[in-house]
Amino acid sequence: MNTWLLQQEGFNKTNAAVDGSRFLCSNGYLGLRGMPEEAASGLFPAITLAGVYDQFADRWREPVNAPNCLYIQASLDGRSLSMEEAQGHCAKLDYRHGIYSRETRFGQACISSRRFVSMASPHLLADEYRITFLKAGVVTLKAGISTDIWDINGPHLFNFQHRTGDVLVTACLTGQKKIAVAAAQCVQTDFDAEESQSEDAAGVFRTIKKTVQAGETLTLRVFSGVYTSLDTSDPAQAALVCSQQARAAGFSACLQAHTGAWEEIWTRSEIALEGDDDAALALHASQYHLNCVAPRHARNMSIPARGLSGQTYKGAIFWDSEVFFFPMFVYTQPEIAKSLLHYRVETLQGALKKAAEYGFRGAFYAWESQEGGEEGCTNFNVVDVFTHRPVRTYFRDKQIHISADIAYALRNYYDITGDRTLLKDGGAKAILECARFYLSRANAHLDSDMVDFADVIGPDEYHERITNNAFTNQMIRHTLESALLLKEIFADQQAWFAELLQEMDYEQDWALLSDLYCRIRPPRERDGVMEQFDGYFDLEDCTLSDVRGRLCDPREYWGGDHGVAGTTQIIKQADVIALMAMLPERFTDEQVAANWAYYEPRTEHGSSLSACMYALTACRIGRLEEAWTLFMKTARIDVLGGGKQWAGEIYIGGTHPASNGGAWMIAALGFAGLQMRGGKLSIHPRLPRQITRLSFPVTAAGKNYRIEVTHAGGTITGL
Ligand code: IFM
Repeated sequence: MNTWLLQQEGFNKTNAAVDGSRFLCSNGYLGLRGMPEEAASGLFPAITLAGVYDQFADRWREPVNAPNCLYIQASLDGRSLSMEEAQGHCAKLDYRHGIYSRETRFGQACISSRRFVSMASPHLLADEYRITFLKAGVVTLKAGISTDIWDINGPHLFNFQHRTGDVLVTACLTGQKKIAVAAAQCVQTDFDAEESQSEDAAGVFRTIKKTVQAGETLTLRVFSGVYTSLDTSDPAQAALVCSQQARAAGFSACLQAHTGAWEEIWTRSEIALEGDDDAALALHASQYHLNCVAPRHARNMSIPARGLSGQTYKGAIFWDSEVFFFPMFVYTQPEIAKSLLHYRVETLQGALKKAAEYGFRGAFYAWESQEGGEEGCTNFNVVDVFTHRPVRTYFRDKQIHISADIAYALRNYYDITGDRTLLKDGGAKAILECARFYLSRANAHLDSDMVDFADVIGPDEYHERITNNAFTNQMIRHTLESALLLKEIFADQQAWFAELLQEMDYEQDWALLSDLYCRIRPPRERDGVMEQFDGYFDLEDCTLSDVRGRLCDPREYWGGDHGVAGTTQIIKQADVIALMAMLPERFTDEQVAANWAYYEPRTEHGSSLSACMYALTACRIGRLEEAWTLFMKTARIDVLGGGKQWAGEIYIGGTHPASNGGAWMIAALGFAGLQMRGGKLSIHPRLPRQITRLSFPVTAAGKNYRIEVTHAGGTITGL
């Protein structure tokens, strides 16, 4: 079995949304959905641009899709070869080198192509398209830049200007911020043919016409460049040059540079898993999907919750970045982990503004962060399937753990890399501002020493506006502790640190940090089980199938005021268990075991962020069969096209980078038991029986290591 290959026979239009994500090619600058070249908007083709957002009318702000510059439509004797008429189809994605290929048989011809989004040159896309004729006739190939693209809340592109010539160019502007977006396309053919060019509302195209014989094959190589005015002052010219230069270099040379770049990524990050080929494939798929959306072209960008597989979740950055994507990067490619956090450092202004908007001081980061830290989360984030009315949700205003999650990753970055530069360049300030937010958000009582955090939402989003969420409270304590620790980290730079506090007008707040740390109300416990929030144990204790049985519509939202889960102990995703996975040293094995046994049967795993937290903690307490099942669920999500597609009436499909990162975490931190504590790297292997060997590279404190784990034990070898 080839554990690097996703292969699918047949084409089913109704699966196009899911398949476009499963077969995604991306390089962090843009994501190209895995649909055939001729796909029109009904098949959801998209080239999603990282970090470029737009709002159309009063719809949700979302990332912008570029014009489709790999569009090709073949016709034979005037009849289009469309997917509806295909007699056979096979799509493949080579996870090792990020190459999508397809082979489609029609009655009269067969199309095969392979294409990639260059990992070596972020603005370049290239496609090698072959068509073989089974009977003689006149073929036309319409190749160009199509403006018929998929948008969820669009349109976003206006003022189109097309240019014909050797290189076709489309330049346009986004509606809201007038960001210029340009795509260019040139081709190389191995045959002579008549060519004409045209432009209309659907785009700019060249039409190649030729009389062909049965058995003849034509090859068209397409080179496309995409730029925006966020990259350069003349994106149209840059896109044109990019495509021309690629054509001059040739398809093979471009492909070689691209595959070489992927090889380097695998040298630094591949987990080789032996013993179960399905698991090895799933792990490769997970690592592929997370690696391919990493912002390698930037130093201050993060990764949206659905990667670059489309506009779902508004292309926003969630806590997924710091808690689920960050670990693989910090241990394999720390410069990417640093970029994710630089994004937070540079969007601190947005977080200060959001806190002030709610009447608080300090940094309250956006729940769904877009460029500049702008909050993309609306007050009505779900649409009710019965009334079709937007439902008031409180993710934006009450999910205050987001700031603590960011502080947590900033501290982890320092603990794992030993690199203080990020803290010095604004990271320390961000942690201090997060801590200040919690000082101002805390609820003190005149008649008690204890402090509560009331009216919050924890990771389990089905229970809104609760008090003393165990996860939130403990993560806040961790933030306060991290803020206090900064003084030790910068013990040799006391003057700099004192100046920072002074500049931030922080002296009075500093004095309050340890006070709040001691006064946060600890969670209630029953039989060793931590109560998820005040009053949780008093809710109806029923089973998942009871709750599922109460649904009147499969798309119904389980949370909010009328949701079926809200009045019960059924939770959406790991909450207390997420805390135990993230801060393992704070809990004993007995505590983890008791909480796991209580919460797992009560968890819907309705979020792709859930299973990996249960798997990680299952490894620790020796529930290896369950860890294995949860690992496979996590790692296979984008192989199978799993995960929820709808929240109420809102489409939430796409790839699942949090699960992809979760799969790395389970393998490395769970099965191998990797950890870096007190500057010391260690492993504690606990392989499930299905795995015979794990081998992977790790970087910690600036040094490179190889970890090898079998049932006989494990080794860490310095490289
Ligand atoms: O961040 C998550 C959240 O925890 C659950 N809903 C989806 C978000 C994006 O993945």
